[in-house]
Amino acid sequence: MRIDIITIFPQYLEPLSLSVIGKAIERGTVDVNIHDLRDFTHDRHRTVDDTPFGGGPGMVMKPEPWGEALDSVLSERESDGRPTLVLPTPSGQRFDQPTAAGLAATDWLIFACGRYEGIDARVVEHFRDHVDVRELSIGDYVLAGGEAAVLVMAEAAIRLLPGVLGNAESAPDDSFSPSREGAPLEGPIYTKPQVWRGLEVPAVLRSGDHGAVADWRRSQSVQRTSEQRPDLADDDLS
Ligand code: JFE
Repeated sequence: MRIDIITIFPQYLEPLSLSVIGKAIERGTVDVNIHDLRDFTHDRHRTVDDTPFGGGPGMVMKPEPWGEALDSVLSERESDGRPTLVLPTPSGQRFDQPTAAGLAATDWLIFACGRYEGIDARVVEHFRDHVDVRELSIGDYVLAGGEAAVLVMAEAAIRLLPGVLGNAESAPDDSFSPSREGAPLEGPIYTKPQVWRGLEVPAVLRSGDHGAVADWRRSQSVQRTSEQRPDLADDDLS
């Protein structure tokens, strides 16, 4: 998979070179390219923003640097598939686990990180003819820009790529995986020692009875889901 990220804060994306994502990059599973939007300006001050038409507070990102940056990235196209252009925005569709899986299934993702009050709407209007555009929100709160949202979405997608997680930390039983129907949240987990600060690991987990372990975990999941996320619980008839 290829990922391009366009931002005015290239250093904000440096955490992608750490941990499991960094290893995926080193192994060539994913190729991440970060681009500084200001490299696509032509004035002395490398201006990327301007005042909003119609008035109002704040500034809007100018379309020209975005047009040049995206043209430049798209000029590196070598196969015929349409890249997916992801724009993080609080006004987008909610990013969730199926969305992450959808992004992980694409060959080429381009993330456009806005700042200020966002990007001139004509950028999306223009590039809809060239790429699959996804306007996505990571949650109902307002960030200062798209970078933190891109870290979230890229990490959620990359960890799903074949070979990224070792067998010991593999993905299929995670919270929100389809196999957790009706009780999507994971219950408590334990490791050694058997007693820590007077607290004992539940006996069933040490019983060797795999059926009893599975039943206990399922009931813990149901309980946790109804307590923490009644909106996700099967018993939520609201
Ligand atoms: C940008 C901003 C005022 C946006 C109507 C670019 N889930 C999520 N929360 N926040 C974002 C995504 C996000 C993404 C990109 C962004 C916020 N802002 C700030 C300020 C109104 C806005 O959109 C600029």
